[in-house]
Amino acid sequence: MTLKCQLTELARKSGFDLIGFCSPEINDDVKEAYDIWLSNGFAGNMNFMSETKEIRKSPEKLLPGVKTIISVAISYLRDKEIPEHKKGCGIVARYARSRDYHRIFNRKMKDFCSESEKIFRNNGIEGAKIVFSCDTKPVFEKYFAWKSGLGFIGRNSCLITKKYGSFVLLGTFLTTAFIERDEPDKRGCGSCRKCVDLCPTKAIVADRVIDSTKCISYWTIEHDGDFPERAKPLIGSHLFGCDICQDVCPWNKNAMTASHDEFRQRIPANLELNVVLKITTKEEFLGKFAGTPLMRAGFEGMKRNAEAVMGNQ
Ligand code: B12
Ligand code: SF4
Ligand code: SF4
Repeated sequence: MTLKCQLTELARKSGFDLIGFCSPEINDDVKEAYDIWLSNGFAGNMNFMSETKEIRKSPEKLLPGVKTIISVAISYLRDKEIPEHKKGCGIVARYARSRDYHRIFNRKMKDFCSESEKIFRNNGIEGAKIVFSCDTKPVFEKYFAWKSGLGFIGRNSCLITKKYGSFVLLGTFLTTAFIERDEPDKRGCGSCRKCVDLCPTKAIVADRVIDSTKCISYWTIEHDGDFPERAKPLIGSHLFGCDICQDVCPWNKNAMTASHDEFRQRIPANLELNVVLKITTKEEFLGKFAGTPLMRAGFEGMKRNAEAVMGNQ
């Protein structure tokens, strides 16, 4: 069995749904698109996106001698139904209804790393290094996933796979070992523009370009501090994250649902606002939401979101 086949089998055993391999080089137009995105202010107050700019453009800075990027994906779609908003509730994005995916990836990626070191040695590759990232290091995860053949990047800027649609989360390994490359996915959006037309805040400002300062996902998950007045009506009934540009995508119609027990639903699609509003202490908040993606917004952030959604009803 080739090295690539052995690693592919290991990925399956470790619990990844998809795996692909590519070279670490990044096309100039991708670097340029990133610079333009930053200089347009589309990162909002996600300062980490500009602070790590040079490293993101050069995987060599993360792992000297890197020869291969390995992209992996896990499907998290449990329930295909598109939630109707219920009065007194706020909608929680699909990925955020279960355990924090960073924890799920972390464990699987660690296992993959230690097992792959053995595989490298068995294939006569001594001293090969491997590091991993799932949002934890500055890496163009979607770009590499495309280059590794996992899917294509749609107008909504999400990576869309054949089997699971865009309802996948991504992880990236960098290794100094050379592994045979995969071919990028040649599919595309064609003439479809559903996500662009149906994004309620017009946040998809060009093909594959999101202006975060218009995106519900940004305001409810990433934005630090109070909402400026203009942001409150933007979020509508979304308590945490937003799936509209994925739910309307034709490529997601036949997406397979996830079989992973880790993505069992812990939080309902419509979460009662009072559940959040009635919490008075951080300890109480932790008791309810520790280990879920809602911790990213934190106690204050979730209160802010719930108050804004309440104000919009
Ligand atoms: C910052 C960020 C956000 C921001 C900005 C989103 C954005 N699209 O940029 C906000 C907070 C808005 C956000 C929202 C969401 N996010 Co987010 N986010 C990230 C993060 C940390 C960085 C993305 C980034 O670099 N953005 C900067 C822009 C400029 O880069 P880019 O979008 O990758 O675009 C590149 C390509 O388009 C490429 N490009 C240009 N020309 C060409 C040409 C070709 C042919 C190709 C292939 C590429 C290409 O160049 C660009 C870079 O220059 C990644 C994790 C990571 N490290 O990658 C997760 C990530 C993208 N998010 C993820 C998810 C799940 C979401 C949400 C669905 C969550 C939700 N339900 O609310 C939404 C989706 C909103 C949307 N439509 O994008 C997943 C996406 C999985 C997938 N299937 O694509 C990621 C990969 C996290 C993960 N580890 O799984 N996110
Ligand atoms: S996540 Fe929501 S607000 Fe952001 S681009 Fe998609 S549809 Fe628009
Ligand atoms: S909705 Fe249409 S335009 Fe948007 S990502 Fe899906 S196929 Fe592409």
